[in-house]
Amino acid sequence: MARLIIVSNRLPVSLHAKPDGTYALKQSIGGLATAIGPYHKSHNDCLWVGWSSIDPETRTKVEIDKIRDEFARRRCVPIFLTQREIDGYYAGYSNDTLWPLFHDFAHEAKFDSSTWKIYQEVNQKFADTVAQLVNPDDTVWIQDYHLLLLPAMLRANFPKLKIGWFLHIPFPSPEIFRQLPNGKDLLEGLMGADLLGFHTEDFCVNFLASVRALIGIEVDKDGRIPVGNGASQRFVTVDAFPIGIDYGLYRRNAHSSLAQAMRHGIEAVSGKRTRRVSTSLTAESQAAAEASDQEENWWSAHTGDELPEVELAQSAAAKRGTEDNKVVVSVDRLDYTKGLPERLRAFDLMLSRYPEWVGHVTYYLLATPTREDVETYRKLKDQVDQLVGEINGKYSLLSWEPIHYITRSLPIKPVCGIYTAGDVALVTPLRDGMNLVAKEYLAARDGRDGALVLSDECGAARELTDAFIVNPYDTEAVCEALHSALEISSSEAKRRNAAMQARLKYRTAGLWSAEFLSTLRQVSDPRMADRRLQSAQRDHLVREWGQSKHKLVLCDYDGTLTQIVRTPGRAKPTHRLLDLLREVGSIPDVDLYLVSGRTRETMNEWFGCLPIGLIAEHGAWHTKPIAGETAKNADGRTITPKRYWRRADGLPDPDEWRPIIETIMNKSVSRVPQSFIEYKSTDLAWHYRMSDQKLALEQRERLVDELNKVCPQYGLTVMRNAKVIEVCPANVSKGEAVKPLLGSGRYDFVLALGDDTTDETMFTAVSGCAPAKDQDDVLGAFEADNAGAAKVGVAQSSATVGTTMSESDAAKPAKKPAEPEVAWTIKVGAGETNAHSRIATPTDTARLLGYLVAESEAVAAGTALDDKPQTKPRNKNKKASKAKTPTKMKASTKVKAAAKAKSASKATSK
Ligand code: GDG
Repeated sequence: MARLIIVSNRLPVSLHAKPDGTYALKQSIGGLATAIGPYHKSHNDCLWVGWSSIDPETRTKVEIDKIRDEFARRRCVPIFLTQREIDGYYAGYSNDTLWPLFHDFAHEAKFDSSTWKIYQEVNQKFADTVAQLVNPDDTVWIQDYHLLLLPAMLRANFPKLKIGWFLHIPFPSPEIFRQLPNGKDLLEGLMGADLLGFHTEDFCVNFLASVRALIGIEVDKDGRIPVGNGASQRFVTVDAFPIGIDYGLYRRNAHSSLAQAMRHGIEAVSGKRTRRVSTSLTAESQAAAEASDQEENWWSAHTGDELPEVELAQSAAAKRGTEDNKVVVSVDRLDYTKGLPERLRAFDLMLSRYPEWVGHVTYYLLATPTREDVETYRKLKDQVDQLVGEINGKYSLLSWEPIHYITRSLPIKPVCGIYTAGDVALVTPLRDGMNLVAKEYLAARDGRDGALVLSDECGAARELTDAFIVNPYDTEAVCEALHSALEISSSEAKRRNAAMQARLKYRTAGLWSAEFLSTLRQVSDPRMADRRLQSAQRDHLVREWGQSKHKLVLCDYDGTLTQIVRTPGRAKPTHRLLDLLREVGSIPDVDLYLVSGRTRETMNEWFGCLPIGLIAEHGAWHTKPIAGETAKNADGRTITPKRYWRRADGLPDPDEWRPIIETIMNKSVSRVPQSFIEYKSTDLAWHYRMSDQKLALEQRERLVDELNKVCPQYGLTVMRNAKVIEVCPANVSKGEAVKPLLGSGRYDFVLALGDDTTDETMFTAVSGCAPAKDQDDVLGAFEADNAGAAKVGVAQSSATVGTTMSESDAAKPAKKPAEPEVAWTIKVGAGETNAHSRIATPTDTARLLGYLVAESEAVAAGTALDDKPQTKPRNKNKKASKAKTPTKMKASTKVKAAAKAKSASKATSK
């Protein structure tokens, strides 16, 4: 069986020696372990290869064997590195050369040919370890900048292996990247992979520009780099996969009693809970004032006005009550890329520019030590220590100090306690691939207020566009944003957060790994690699969805929402799928239609109770969306509301043609064991999915030939679908069936999804329902909209959805549509298609629908997804960015209220 082998610098668990001489493994905390850890844990066929962090030179062979066994029990394969290898590969080339350079700190980067040599050797050591355990049909997923050469090293020995690689840090611009003496070797190392993933489109663009500059290869319209020539040509796909967090984990931990206790403690110390601080502030202010008036006191040499103590204490005491006291928090590894000194200067400026905050805002600064043996990091720690000392010395009062500085690692619950206590989170890295802290803060404050001040230099700023986005180098801007964040009203903060939280809740770490692995499978299959729905296109689709007023979703069932199974009756929808369809159908401005070849009886039985429309037997029957009531009767059984089915007009009389076609098909049934006929009211279908495929395919050609001779005279047509040949009225097709909907003029957004040839008519109808926009215009708009997608040559067609024009309308000059009018057609699986994009499996369909549900929730909660962060003009910021139009109603309330109204209107329109 094909397995997944994850390869990263470190393993997700670390080993601890116990006093009795045995070993225990502890789960590591951190982005990678939480993102891929659950997949690794829940899949028995998944292995993880990485550095054990154990020096083999300090252990006996017996000990090493014991350690290997211990790791093996957790499906981990340890790699042992000597001190020389650690110095050269890890501390040297990875952390002294690549880390600074990739974070735009070229001046910190060291170029040393000896560390480069060891980096190559250690990459080879990883390759040798993987080679010993990999099977040719396995999938290998390599992580990060430590292993840039590994893909090509593996590819050399395993031409068919599926290899993916993901970069957790930024990819620099080509101007910076080309400073690396071995840049070309690194890029060629990556060219061994099938899929290269980055956090954002910008990093993809940078990477592709470097490939163009250093290797001279261009990317094609599907985001693929061709490598090699002739028969040995392969493609390397490049795309963005923004990593998420385990949202539920942070939300749960934030509610733990330990986190709550931490929160209460922080609030007490910050004077939010008791009057202790407030009382002492008043006393201190009075004491300072009195002291300045007294003779013989050294203070008496000054007037009260000159004494900073008096001013500080008085202004601190002047602010009424403790309810206005605020807590600012931040959680970082003590790394120079995280921008701690710059942030502290901004905090200092805020206290001096807005002294009313003195005594009333407390900054909890958790700076976890990292790479302490490296000189640059030691210097950074000294600098941060000094700045914290200076600020505390400058502003502290006897009962209050501005910064609580913690320089050790804390368990996750206290970290969540800090998040929950923080009225404002200051997340201002100078450069960061994603930054998980910003997302964790929002998860910990799920459903609550709290303001996020976020650097525009991190990947998270592309998604968290309702944060106060700042240039982290701009001290003034950070100061002003912090001040505005402290002043923001609770309702406004909640509104901003709700939209971001709705998206984060869906775009989790689990979704990230599922999305990457499914893309890797798709791009490794040459039948499905063209027209792939790239992440920029998907984001574009999601944005259009969020911005449109009335949406129509046309979705096939078998092969599109569920896998094709051997027995059609077994393709019954799961509860999970039904819940998803119910969710989509319940969105107030969405009409979802399942468009299937199934009988209306089956459609009724399986989907009748959902708030969606149904089109059965390829369009011969249809029923409108109804109110989705799932009331139970006295026996506890779900009551399915009555549906009104309508038959398409002008269909040939089945009594005339059915006996003839049945006779022809019966011959195939007798020749191909386990094939059978399905009887539908307007249609006959010969199924052969359970039969011997070779025999069935031969018979299929004979059957089609014979049917083609007879069908036209009865007004019938023959369709080849997934393992089925169907005969149905020639004037019936999914395309014809959806035309009235497309022509209704009601929808400004249409999405059609399907997997087989019957769905092609639907794609044609959707794409061709209106002449609309010029393809170039659309592409141009898209390019302007999303530079990343443009660079990888994305083409997404769009068409106006059928507005029926009256004669008088036709006489008028054409008006520019007021709303975006967009049509998306997506093929699921392999095969020729007219659809604009392709996804691989029904799981991808479900994931895409999930994105849409989350976006509708986000829009209802606040603002529509915007791909441009609200970056303020640099050096000019006097006021931090404000959010867009506020929405008064709570997200969930609004969605629910509107869904209720929708149900009511559907119910009455029946
Ligand atoms: C790299 C990229 C990208 C920190 N201190 C403690 C603690 N943490 C946790 C945080 C968060 C994680 O460490 C830090 O994640 P970041 O994303 O902020 O940064 P990096 O470590 O640099 O990670 C980054 C990431 O990879 C994933 O792709 O986002 O851009 O540089 O989870 O909570 N956790 C605990 N105690 C601490 O003291 N428990």
